[in-house]
Amino acid sequence: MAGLEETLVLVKPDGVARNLTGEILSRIEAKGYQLVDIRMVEPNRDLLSAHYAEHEGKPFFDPLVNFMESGPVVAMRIAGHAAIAGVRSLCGATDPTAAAPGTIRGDLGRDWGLAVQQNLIHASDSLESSSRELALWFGPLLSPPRRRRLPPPPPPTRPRTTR
Ligand code: IDP
Ligand code: MG
Repeated sequence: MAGLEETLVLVKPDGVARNLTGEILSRIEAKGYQLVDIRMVEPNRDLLSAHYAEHEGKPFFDPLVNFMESGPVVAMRIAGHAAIAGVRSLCGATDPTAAAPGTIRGDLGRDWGLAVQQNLIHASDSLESSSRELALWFGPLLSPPRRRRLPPPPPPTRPRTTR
């Protein structure tokens, strides 16, 4: 059994603009992962440059940061056993044209002929990235991880007695 993990998911500006936030979260929840925290953010360049530091210097870096800065992003903290690999698998391949049908990018994304792939979702790719990225987007003081308990089952309904 894999360990309990937390991963950062971002619904990118294209996903928010296309009203796909609910659809994306619904796929993650339907798989069985738990939503621990969620917020809508308008990220600035400093946050985005730190988030995408590994891509600095690549030809798509500036278009990527411009795109991510172009509108609100929904950041989510998602928990579950092996959640990091599991959510990546739900996302599908980076290129939405190649992403398999059945995945978020494969079903909902496409090539729009732009310098950056608008592929709806970001998800952390390792334990190291998830702790780094969760600290960037949620901050250790701002939002300590909370474990949600399932609500207790409703009390049994008593059959109505007729007199
Ligand atoms: P990932 O989001 O699947 O982890 P990364 O390689 O980390 O993919 O790239 C970060 C983001 O940069 C991608 O999600 C996509 O939006 C964009 N991107 C990556 N590679 C390219 C490319 O070759 N051309 C245009 N945009 C790209
Ligand atoms: Mg990546």
